[in-house]
Amino acid sequence: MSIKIWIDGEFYDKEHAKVSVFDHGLLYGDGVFEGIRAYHGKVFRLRQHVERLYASAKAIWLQVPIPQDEMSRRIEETVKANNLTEAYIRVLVTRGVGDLGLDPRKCPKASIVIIADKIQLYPPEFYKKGLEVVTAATPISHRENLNPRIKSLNYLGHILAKIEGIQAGVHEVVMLDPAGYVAECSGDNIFVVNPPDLKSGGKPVIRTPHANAGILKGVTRDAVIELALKAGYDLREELFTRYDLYTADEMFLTGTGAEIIAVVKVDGRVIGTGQPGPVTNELLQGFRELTKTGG
Ligand code: PXG
Repeated sequence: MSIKIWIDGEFYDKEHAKVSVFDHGLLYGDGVFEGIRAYHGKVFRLRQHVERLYASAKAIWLQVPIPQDEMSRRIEETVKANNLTEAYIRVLVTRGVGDLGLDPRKCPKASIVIIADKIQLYPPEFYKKGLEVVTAATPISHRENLNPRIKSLNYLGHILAKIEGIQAGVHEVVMLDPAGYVAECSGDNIFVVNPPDLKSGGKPVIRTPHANAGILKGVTRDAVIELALKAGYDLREELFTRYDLYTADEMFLTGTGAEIIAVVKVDGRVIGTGQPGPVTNELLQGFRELTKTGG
């Protein structure tokens, strides 16, 4: 059975789910999106995803043609229409159909696409063994160019970084910001666990780049920060460099697709023991619990 895709108020079978070649989402990458998961029939942190979508749209001066509560309902309807309980949901808002020029005012109405499909996970052995990553030469875009907080349809920078990872034979890449600080991966946020220091009261320090430093403020990242604070860790959002990755006791990535996954090698340096560590495993367990309730 073909999946059903919601486009601007109607469901279409996959073969007939089409957008115009004059849509500025296609012509210019002019649009925004979300990647969301449903677990056990419940959409995980739906409100946070919808809020981020509307914030991204606002930042690019794009009016979403329906209110947020209706968007949430349409997303849930699309999951139900496809009889999915475990789903990966993609929501796009494109600038809509215009002419061949850049001017967004020539696109009278934004288009909305909602796709709910099965999820493809990293193979289970990666969660057991952890990932190897390398640093990409391609930096994250400057926050005053295309701010990485905006989840836009312009993913080419991240795709170029991902290609570097593919060439190097690894599954993810670390991207730095234009000043050389650790930013994020091509599709995941980054955390490190460092040994206790003078200010941490004997507890391990969990570091993640600050949300204003030029990264996507991940919904999974937010959930993990909440879990880490609840568990009493010294959680810090701050600038750090690859030195902190190389010398970390543990490193892990967070994202809607990956959930929480350990990194055991960065640029050839073995992280910690070379195995997923106890803090990573504890947070992953907490996260799995959270998904049972929709977060
Ligand atoms: N940073 C970037 C650049 C992302 O694209 C995340 C962090 C994690 O955010 P969430 O909200 O998901 O915790 C993302 C999101 C893919 C794919 O196919 C991954 C994302 C987006 C689109 C596609 O791997 N990750």
